[in-house]
Amino acid sequence: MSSQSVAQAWTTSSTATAPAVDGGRLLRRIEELGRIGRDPVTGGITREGFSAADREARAYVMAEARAAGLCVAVDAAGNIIIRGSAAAAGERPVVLMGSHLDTVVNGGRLDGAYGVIAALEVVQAWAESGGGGGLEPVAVAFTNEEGALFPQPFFGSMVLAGRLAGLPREPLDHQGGPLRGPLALAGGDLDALGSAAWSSDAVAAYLEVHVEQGPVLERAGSRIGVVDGITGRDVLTVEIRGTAGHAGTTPMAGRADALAAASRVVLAAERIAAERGLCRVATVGRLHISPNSPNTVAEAVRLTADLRDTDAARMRNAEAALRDALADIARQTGTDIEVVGRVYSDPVATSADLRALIEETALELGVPYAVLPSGAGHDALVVADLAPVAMIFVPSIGGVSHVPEEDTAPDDLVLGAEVLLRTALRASGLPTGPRR
Ligand code: HGY
Ligand code: MN
Ligand code: MN
Repeated sequence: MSSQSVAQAWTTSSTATAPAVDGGRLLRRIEELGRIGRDPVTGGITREGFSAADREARAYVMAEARAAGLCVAVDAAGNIIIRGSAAAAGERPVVLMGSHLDTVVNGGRLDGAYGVIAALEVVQAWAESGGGGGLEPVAVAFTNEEGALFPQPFFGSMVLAGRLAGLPREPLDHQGGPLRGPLALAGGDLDALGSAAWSSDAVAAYLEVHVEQGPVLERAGSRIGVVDGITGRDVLTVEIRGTAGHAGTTPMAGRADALAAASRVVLAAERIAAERGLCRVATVGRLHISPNSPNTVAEAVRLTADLRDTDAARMRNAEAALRDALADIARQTGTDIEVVGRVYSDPVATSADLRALIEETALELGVPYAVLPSGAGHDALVVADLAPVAMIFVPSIGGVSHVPEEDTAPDDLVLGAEVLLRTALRASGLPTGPRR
């Protein structure tokens, strides 16, 4: 079935009584958003947080929401907040739904973006059916979830959850550029972040629908994933300082080669997970060399080491082992190695009550589902500080993500949004419409 006919089927089969997802509108927005920041050669999407492409994607979503008659606001962290109406704001606790619009470099069109478009669809469908319910549906697009340019992943959700202590006073990008200006261009204000923090009694529940980014659902033949836990994440920014020199005249003995030292750090991180099993995965995905000259011994390297596990004690143990390795490598190579940044999020369990609502919804829709952990980090990890959270996964074709090939079947995208809507309606005490 084409995405249009699939979407059409969903729209016509809905009932007038309860709100229903407009599949055609959902798929159109995903398609249009997926053109922003797209590389014409690789097909990959690059919309680093607070970049011009990110701002273009934000403008698209805000324009779609305003054209739908919804109320759009931007907070001091640049988070986009979308409600049915401004008048209703604050009258009831909120069922918050959302994700992020920023991407990794040369990533996929669904990671984050799908969750924002689905949340927009739920708020719009709810408003079109007359609103109501014990909770107010609110959609959010969090800023800088990936940390692709400014290495503070989950920036927007950390501010909304009031976790300001974890943020540097003057956040800088990987090359030392200040966040202040780009944040202001996104409508934020670095000096007013406190004003964007929500109180825990304002949010009754946070729901995020997301592509699984792994192979589990596809292999199991499940169409919906009910996430029971979200991996913790420990991202260290490491600076390695050596001594630059002429590649041809500097003797090997006595060199303080920052890149040679960095290579040992990369392998030490890999060993911590792959050989020693101290945490589930460890990745050095970014490495910046200066002067990055083919015939100069590297003077300095800045890299990020990303450690993950669903057990907080294991993650702390893995970090301690990496720090020990950094000290050993500094001694062995005559370089100076310092951890200059750390963004840490404990693993979290999702809410059993919200998981039960998702499972009820999958049963009501008669679709196969599976319960599984998330190996990827998500804004829900941070919002869990504020409210009960739950995540709904849809299958990733081939289990790949953070690559141009990232994809999900159109009817699974529509189904995930329908499950998000019905779960939010259940949480709000509203009827969800007929079994399908
Ligand atoms: O890296 C992650 O797990 C997520 O995609 N930000
Ligand atoms: Mn991602
Ligand atoms: Mn994501």
